[in-house]
Amino acid sequence: MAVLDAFVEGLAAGRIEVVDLTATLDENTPILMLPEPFRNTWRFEREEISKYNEHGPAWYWNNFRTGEHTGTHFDAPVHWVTGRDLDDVSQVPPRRLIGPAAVIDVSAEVAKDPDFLLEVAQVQAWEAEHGPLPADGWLLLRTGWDARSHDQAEILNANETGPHTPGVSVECSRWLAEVAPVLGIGVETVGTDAGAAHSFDPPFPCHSMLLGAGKYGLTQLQNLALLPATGAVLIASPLPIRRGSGSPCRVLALVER
Ligand code: 23J
Ligand code: MN
Repeated sequence: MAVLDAFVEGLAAGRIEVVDLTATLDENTPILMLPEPFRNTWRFEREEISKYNEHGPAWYWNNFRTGEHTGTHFDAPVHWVTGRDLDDVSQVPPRRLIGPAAVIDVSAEVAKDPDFLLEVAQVQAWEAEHGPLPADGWLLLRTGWDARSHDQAEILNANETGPHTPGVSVECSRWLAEVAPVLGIGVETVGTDAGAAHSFDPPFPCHSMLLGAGKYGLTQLQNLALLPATGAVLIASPLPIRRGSGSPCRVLALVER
């Protein structure tokens, strides 16, 4: 059978399930909060244009404003200074917006330590069990943090020493950027870097190294628990904002049942 016919038949028969990995976007969608003196992104805000009323009797629509990095979103290489000469979000080849996903579940470790950092050895242990990371695919970091996505304070988990959220170690960031064949990393937190990554050497290693290597980030994903460790296909669809550093993004996973 032609491959797209088989695909459509699989969808119709329910053998391919579509799992939405996107957080709903509204005025309460949590955002990253950088400390002084840095500026922060806008929340999602909107203004009604008309709602079946004198401003438009048969139609409802809104204007909105938000940041490129608000809610579930895509980080393009140009977001970081290390990737300043690389692709902006409109230049990312569409072919690279669809690819296989590997899911590594570290939620047990994160439950014990919110500052948990993924290390190379743990990814290699995952590979020993599941096979090599997919070429031109995503590594998705399942932390359980999506349970906090409804609440700004819970998702940031900050105290007087700053935010405490899981992420990737410096060494593992370098390995994912330079050695692993992945397109990028997807996380459940508000940024691909750990909450404490401002204090790492270099700071924000995941952003710095992956984006500098022309790779991508996906943040504030949910429903990763519904995905198998291997075999899901991920579709990320950022808006092609010209010269944009990223974009709010619908992220879907196709899962064979
Ligand atoms: C700017 C500065 C630091 C970080 C970020 C943005 C993000 O996490 C982001 O959304 O790209 S850590
Ligand atoms: Mn971002």
